[in-house]
Amino acid sequence: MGEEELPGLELAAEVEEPPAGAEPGFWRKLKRGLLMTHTEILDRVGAAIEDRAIVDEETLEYLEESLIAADIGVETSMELVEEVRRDSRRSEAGDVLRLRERLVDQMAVLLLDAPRLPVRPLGPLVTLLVGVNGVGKTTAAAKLARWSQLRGEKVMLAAADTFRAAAIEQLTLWSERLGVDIVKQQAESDPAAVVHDALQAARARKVDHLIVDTAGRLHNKQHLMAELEKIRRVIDKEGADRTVRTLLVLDATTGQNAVAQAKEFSRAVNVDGVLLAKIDGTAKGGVVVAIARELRIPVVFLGVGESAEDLVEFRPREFATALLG
Ligand SMILES: Nc1nc2c(ncn2[C@@H]2O[C@H](COP(=O)(O)OP(=O)(O)OP(=O)(O)O)[C@@H](O)[C@H]2O)c(=O)[nH]1
Ligand SMILES: [Mg+2]
Repeated sequence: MGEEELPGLELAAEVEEPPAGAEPGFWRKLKRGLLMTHTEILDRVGAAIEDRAIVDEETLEYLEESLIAADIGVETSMELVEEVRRDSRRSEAGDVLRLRERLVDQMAVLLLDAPRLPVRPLGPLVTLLVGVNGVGKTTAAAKLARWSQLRGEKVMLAAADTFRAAAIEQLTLWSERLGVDIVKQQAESDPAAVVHDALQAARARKVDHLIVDTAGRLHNKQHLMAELEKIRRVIDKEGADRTVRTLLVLDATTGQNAVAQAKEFSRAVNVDGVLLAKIDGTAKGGVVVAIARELRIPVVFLGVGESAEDLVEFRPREFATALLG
């Protein structure tokens, strides 16, 4: 996305009032994050209903194609359109002007039915960030640190991507910028040992949220998957007093590929939820719906930019409104 486009995006994202109950900051970031997807879908939906007064079969077919093109997932797109079709048959509901409203409602209903992370019990937390190379794990670690900081929590980062020295430096830089503690060792040391150290330090310093960055890996590299399992075992053992969550970081710009990664990763390791990064850089933001609905993995956070503040919670109703409303 070109720099010169940014002011326009900000403007477009700010015109609208947030829906009831959504804080302005959250809403602005969510709208900005979904702007490309929103524009793409609405352009298509707009073309589908152009010059029509009622929702006919042709409109519905075009609508279905538009949703599929936004990577919402074939099943879910068909389901959504089916709901709209049923609804349109009822008198007065076939009005084309109400189409979007109904789509938002139906999508919110579908998403509310998708799995969610159990509410976090009081007490310390460990978040383990995993995923393929370059998807945004380290940035996500910084974002989560900021997230917790803003909620008054004491945060610590663990540099368990020991694969490259540059990876440790990158996380160190974030820790300095955010003013949070970091536990690290030299490059090529055992990531499970780093996590072990970090858990000890987190306990000693009464850290509320320990965030573990790991190296990028492909699900089919068995030794790398075994390494993740080892890290998780260390956390289960040494951090037994903490709630542990493994968040799979996915890159939204990869569309259906992100869905495939989620499928493969959750087969190989225990994934508690998904953090979908880079949703701001794609018109394929509908991939959230495919992951939540079709893979039934809880979507927890959306990454909406490159700064530490660019993170929003996934909330079904607000998401549907920002996407289609
Ligand atoms: N636009 C945008 N860019 C992002 C987002 N999250 C991460 N990035 C960018 O994506 C690139 C890769 O991010 P990293 O956090 O280094 O990814 P990683 O998964 O840690 O990469 P490896 O450690 O090499 O596997 C960086 O340029 C980030 O600034 C996001 O939500 N939106
Ligand atoms: Mg990284």
